[in-house]
Parts: sequence; structure tokens; C-alpha cells
Amino acid sequence: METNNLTKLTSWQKLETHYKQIKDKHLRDLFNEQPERGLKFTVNSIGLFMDYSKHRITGETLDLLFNLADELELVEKRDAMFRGDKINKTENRAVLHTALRAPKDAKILVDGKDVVPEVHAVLNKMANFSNRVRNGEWKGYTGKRIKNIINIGIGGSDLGPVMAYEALKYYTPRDMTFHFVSNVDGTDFAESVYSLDPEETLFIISSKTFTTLETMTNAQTAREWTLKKLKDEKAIAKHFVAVSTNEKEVTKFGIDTANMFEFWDWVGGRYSMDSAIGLSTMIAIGPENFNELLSGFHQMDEHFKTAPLEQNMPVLMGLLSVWYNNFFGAQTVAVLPYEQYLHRFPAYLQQLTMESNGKHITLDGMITEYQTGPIFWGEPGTNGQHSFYQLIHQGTKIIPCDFIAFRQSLNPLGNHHDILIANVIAQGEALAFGKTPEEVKAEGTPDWLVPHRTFEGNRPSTTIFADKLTPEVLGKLVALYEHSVFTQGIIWGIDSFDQWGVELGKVLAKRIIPQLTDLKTKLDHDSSTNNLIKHYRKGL
Ligand code: G6Q
Repeated sequence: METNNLTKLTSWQKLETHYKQIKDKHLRDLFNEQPERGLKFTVNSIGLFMDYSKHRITGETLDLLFNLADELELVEKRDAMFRGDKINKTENRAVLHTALRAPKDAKILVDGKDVVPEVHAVLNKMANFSNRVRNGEWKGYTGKRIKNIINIGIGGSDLGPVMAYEALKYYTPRDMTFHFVSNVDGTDFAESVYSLDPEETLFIISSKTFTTLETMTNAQTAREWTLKKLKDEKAIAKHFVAVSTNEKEVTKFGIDTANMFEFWDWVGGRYSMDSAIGLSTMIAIGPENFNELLSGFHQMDEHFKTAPLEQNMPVLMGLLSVWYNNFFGAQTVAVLPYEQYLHRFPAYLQQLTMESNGKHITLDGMITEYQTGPIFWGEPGTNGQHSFYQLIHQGTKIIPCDFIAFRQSLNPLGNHHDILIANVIAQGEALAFGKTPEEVKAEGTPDWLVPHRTFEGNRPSTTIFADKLTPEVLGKLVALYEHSVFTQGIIWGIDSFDQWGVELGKVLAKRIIPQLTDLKTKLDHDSSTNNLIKHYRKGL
């Protein structure tokens, strides 16, 4: 198979030459040479403040990265996405999560049809339903108020809802409980419903296809759990609603399509938290807050669409990621929110980034001869500081960090917030500037200990600040990463919107399921797989 010629482009080669010139330059020198860079390399727009001055770049690096983006037609391709062109080539689909947050008067055509009215019709239906559940008008089969919401879904139909619920918990009613069942491991379901009363519980079965094995298995179990107590099929209509694109399968399951919330094939799973997949989020935070969330997404869409590249947050973030991934050989990116409510944000971003850009075949069917999607990971601060930050500070790997922080706490308590924020600012400073052997010696450290206590520094980070964590800010942050992923995908020439890599495991699992219990089946896998199946059978 042929390889892609990205690395032969003039703009790429210029970056390679530039990298050789800059790679040994320390951030200390960059700041000495350009003392005002802490003011210059910042963006302050749409309520977010992004400081990217602690990166191993100069103005020239940025110009060269912008040239690369120009040569690869980033702007034209961005416009094609917003327009509804079928840029998800391998699935022949438009990519229009941006239409989910478009204002009512927008017009976005897919196959000649304006999709905006449908989007708003579903949002209205969701708002109506959410209000009825929240105010107790929607009752369970026995007339009891619904107190527990359980979203059953997996991947894109789970990670967004659970992250958003956790992130926006401050805005949720505390007399209701919210649960998210995704894993086919029965423990996930069992622990979620433990101590819940089926009469007060509503299941949202969230599945774009309504055929996903894990979700359908959990949904059937939920059905049995409900019927065990309520003993009447008619109860299903009061305790189950569906979010799906597949009307036929929803009806087959026994859910009235009046209780089905629709979305469309141009919404990718990992880009769907602001579609009807966000129904649990809307019930949790209320329709007004959900609208704020959508407005935050939309503001970032507009920013991505209109801000000049040098002031464009997702473009900068995406290109910096390419810079480290492809030139410095960085393997990972750490996302470190200094906000407890964002504790599921890194996990959410893992799917968004890695399912989107974990590809090695280009849109033209060629092998990439360069690295693509980095590994994303992270934990909220300050907890990470007491575990893995050691490796970021003094290990052998370069790990660009995204710090996310807020000027105000939602739960102000004494001086907790000052301590939290002092820590996030200090981490960026320590990573960038470190501590020289001379400084360590001057503290009276014995010679033999000096190397251990020296921090070489020169470790890059971005710091993003917002005022406080609101639904609107969450929308902006998610859209920031969505468009950064898009920017990277354009540079690498891959389809950021398909996910063929998850298929094979699913097919093989379906084959193995009956073999586990049907002891007569002759096993024809490799010796390791056969043996593992036999090992399991012995425990039956
Ligand atoms: C996301 C992926 C994947 C998907 C799940 C659930 O982009 O497509 O994570 O969301 O496999 O799929 P269903 O919603 O169809 O159950």
C-alpha cells in the first residue's frame, strides 16, 4: 500500500528544519528573549482565557504551522463540515454536530433538506418531557413520582451524558438520582439499581442504532427488573423512553414511538451529547440550562468559524498537538482539570480524541507514514500531583499538559479555591522553568543529591481559565476539543468521524458467546483463544 505524502509537503519540511533549530531551546531562554510572551501568546475570547505561552514555540513556529494548515486547506474543509458536505467519506455521511446547537433561524441542508427545524422540534419535545419529569407531572405506572433516572447506553451514548451530569451536578435537583449503566458486566446494572424502587425509576435507553449488544442486554435486564415488580407490560410505556435513530427497533422493544427522541445519522456517537442523547442531562439540569449548554457549544463553533487562525483556540490547540506529536515525538497529552466536577472530562475526551484520530489509513486509503492521534489521559488536580506528576516533571517523556481552571468556585469554602488555583499556576511554572542545579546547590543541597532535586523544566503546557463552571462554559470546552480534533484530523488526512477499528472485536465476541456455554462446539481458534474458552468453561 502506498503511503501518504504529508511529510513531503514544503510546509511540513520547513517545520522539520525549524524543529531542528528550536528543539534544544529552553522555555527559560524563550521567555528571556521575549519577556512579554506571557501576554502575547494568549487568547481571550468568548469567556475563555487560553495561555499558550509556555509552549516550545516562537512566532515563526506558529506561522509555519499556519502555512501547513493553509496548504492542507483547513479553512475550506472546516467550511465544508459546517455546510453539511459528506466529509465522513468512509460512511458517506455529513458531520453536523454543529447543527445540533444552531439557532432556530439557521439553515443547514443535508441532501437538500434543512435539518434545523427537526433539531428544534426534538429539543422542544425533550424540554416538554424533561419539565414533566422534573415537576412530577410524568408519573410512574403506579402513580408515584419519578425520582431516579437511569441512562442505559455505551460509548458515545454514555460518556457524554455521564460526564455532563457529573460536570453540572451543582445545577441538578438533589431529590432525584441519576445513574448511567454502560458495561455489559451485570455488576454495573445491579449496583445502579441497588436500593431503587422500580415504581419511581425511569430508564432512558440511549442507542443510535438500537442494536448495540451491551445496551440491548442491559435494556432487557431493566425490563425484567421493572416487570418483576410492576407485573404489567403496560408499565413499560411509563418507565422506558428511547433515544435513537432506529424507529423500527425501538417499537420492537415495546417502547411507544411517542416516547422516542430522535437524532440523525449525521451525528456521530462521540459528538452526540448535545443531541437527544443529552436527554438525561436535560432532565438533570433543566431545559434552560441545557439551552445555555447549547449556546456555549455554538459560541465556540462561531469562534472556530470566524476567529483568525492566530486567535483561534481550537486551531491553536490542534496545531500545537501536531507540533508535539509529529516533531517532538510526544506520545500523549494530559488533560488536568483543576475542578472536581470535571472528574469525568478526561475519560470523555479519551473517546472524542482517540476514537476520532486513532487511525493509520488516510482518506485516500494510504498508510500514514507519520504518527496520528496521541493518547489522551488525565485526572483532576490536585490529586494527580500526588501520583503521576512525578513522571511529567522528571521522567523521560515529553507530555504536553492542558490545565483547566476557574476563577470562581461553585463551592467556596475558606481558602480552598486559592490553594487550588495556586497549585495549577505553580504546576505550569514548575514544568516550564524547573529548577537549575545552581539553584538547588544554593539551597545547601549536598552535591550527590543535586541531580535528583534538579528540575530540568522545558515541559510544555496550556492553561485555560474560565470564570466558573456553568453549562455554557462546559459547552465551550467540549466544542473546543471537538474542533481541535477536527483540525488535527485535517492535518493527518484521516477520517476523524468513522470508527471501523471497533468492529472486529464485536464480531469475534458474538462468535465466542455461544461457544462459552455450548460445550459440544468444536473450538477452531488459535491455541491461546481455545484454551481461554476452555478455562472459562471449567468454571461454569
Ligand atoms: C461513537 C461510537 C460508539 C457508539 C457506541 C454506542 O462515536 O460510534 O462509541 O456511540 O458504540 O452505539 P449506539 O448508540 O448505536 O448504541
